[in-house]
Amino acid sequence: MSKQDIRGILGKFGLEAENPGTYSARSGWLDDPKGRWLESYSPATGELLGKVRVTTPEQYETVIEEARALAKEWRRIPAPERGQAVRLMGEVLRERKSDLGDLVALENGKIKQEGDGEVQEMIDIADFALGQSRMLYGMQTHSERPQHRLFEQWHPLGVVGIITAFNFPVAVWSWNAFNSAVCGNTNVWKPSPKTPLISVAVQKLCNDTLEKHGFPAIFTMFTDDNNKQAEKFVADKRIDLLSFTGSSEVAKKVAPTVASRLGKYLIEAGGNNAIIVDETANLDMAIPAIAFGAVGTAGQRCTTTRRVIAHESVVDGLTEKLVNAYKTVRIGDPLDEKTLMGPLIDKTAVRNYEQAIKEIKKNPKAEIVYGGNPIEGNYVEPTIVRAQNDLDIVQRETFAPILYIMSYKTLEEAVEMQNAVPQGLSSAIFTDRLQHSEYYLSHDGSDCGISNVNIGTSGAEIGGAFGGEKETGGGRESGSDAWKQYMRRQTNTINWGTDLPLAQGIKFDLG
Ligand code: UN1
Repeated sequence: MSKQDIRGILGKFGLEAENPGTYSARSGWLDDPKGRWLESYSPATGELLGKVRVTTPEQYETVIEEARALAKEWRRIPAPERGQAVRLMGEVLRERKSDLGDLVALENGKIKQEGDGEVQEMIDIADFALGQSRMLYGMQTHSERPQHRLFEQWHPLGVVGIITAFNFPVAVWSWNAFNSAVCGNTNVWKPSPKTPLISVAVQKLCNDTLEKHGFPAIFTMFTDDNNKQAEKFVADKRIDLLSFTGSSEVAKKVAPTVASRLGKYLIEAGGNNAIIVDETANLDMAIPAIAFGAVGTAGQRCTTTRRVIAHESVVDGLTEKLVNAYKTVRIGDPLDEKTLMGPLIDKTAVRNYEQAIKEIKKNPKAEIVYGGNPIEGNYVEPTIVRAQNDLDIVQRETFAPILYIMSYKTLEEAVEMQNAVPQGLSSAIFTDRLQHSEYYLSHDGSDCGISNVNIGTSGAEIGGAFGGEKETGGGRESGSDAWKQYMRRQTNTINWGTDLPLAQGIKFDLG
């Protein structure tokens, strides 16, 4: 890709060679020549795309304090009107979908189709949150006392902190930020240091759109390069909800830090997602689903298919078909529309891939049947390995396109294998047998937050609750009733009579 093309993509968002990385609710963009630079490199070519200024400790204070001050005003705006701010974001994202999709492909390295798909998730959640802004329902129940009314209502929390990962640099932010905004909170974003330009671009879209229509800066951000300020953010009592997306390893530090201040957190961490293929499965559906799940985003989704658990009668045929399908995967420039797989995000990701391959090669219980080699730069071969579920490497989430295939005899055994990993995000079964799919979805079946039939593990729609169990962290984001996490519940009892009966029939007669 020529320098001019790159400048064209960046220029559409007003991104320059050097950019400020801090946006505060009242003071706007903050820049301080004392701040360090965070450099952003193309995962595909290694060239420098641009720099973003790291937030200074003083600027961090400004961002948090101004977000807190604005939260007191924003919570007074009626929720349906707050929804209008998010509707406007949905509109601008519709207009800018392809431009932002290009930028995601450029800086993150996922293919253009998936970059556009990510922006579509933003648009979808904007629509969802707009509707939700008129449906922040609280329940009412019958009081046990006469002339009493007992109900619940939901109030804004205040300031929501959002830490996102490089792999979904914009969609996951919007799941949190759009729901949170209609719930009446101001939002502080700490994006991944691997995709800083994308976040500056999204921040600019927010500023332009909100300002133009007279809305305040409910979306703000700060930039960190070495996690020092991110750690401060997690520990910061002024952050009423900390939403974290990232690895289980980091989540295990985030959760206790927030818990030690008895704060609220929402965690969406690693997955080790399996597809079970039974003896009745339609392989014409299963093969593309597995290939998209394992190779899509170069294996860097939390929902990536990492394991296939196939019935012993189909495992060999399935493996062969899958190898043939992998041979057709075009690897290359993420912005070329023929490409199906782009590069990994950076050199560290390539090292992790290589390390995993080394471990696989050393293990007599594992055999590489396709791929297993780095190509060049950050590109690697998508890899298929025949393996067993209990191997250390299979139990871990390696953020790379490595797929482990194993076989089973009974469905009970397959489900047990699927569940016998530390993570619990997404899962699927391919079957044409009703008894199998229902067993799989029953309490004895999959233990994951997401469980599908005849659909792969990745590519969830925004309307459902998104998240998982065990080391995935337990949080639920995106659709369904995930909005409740961005609000605090208050139970109210009103006595509209003139007596004062006590609950539980207690008598307390004074004098
Ligand atoms: C993630 O990888 O963190 O279901 C999110 C999916 C996407 C979101 C993935 N809708 O694969």
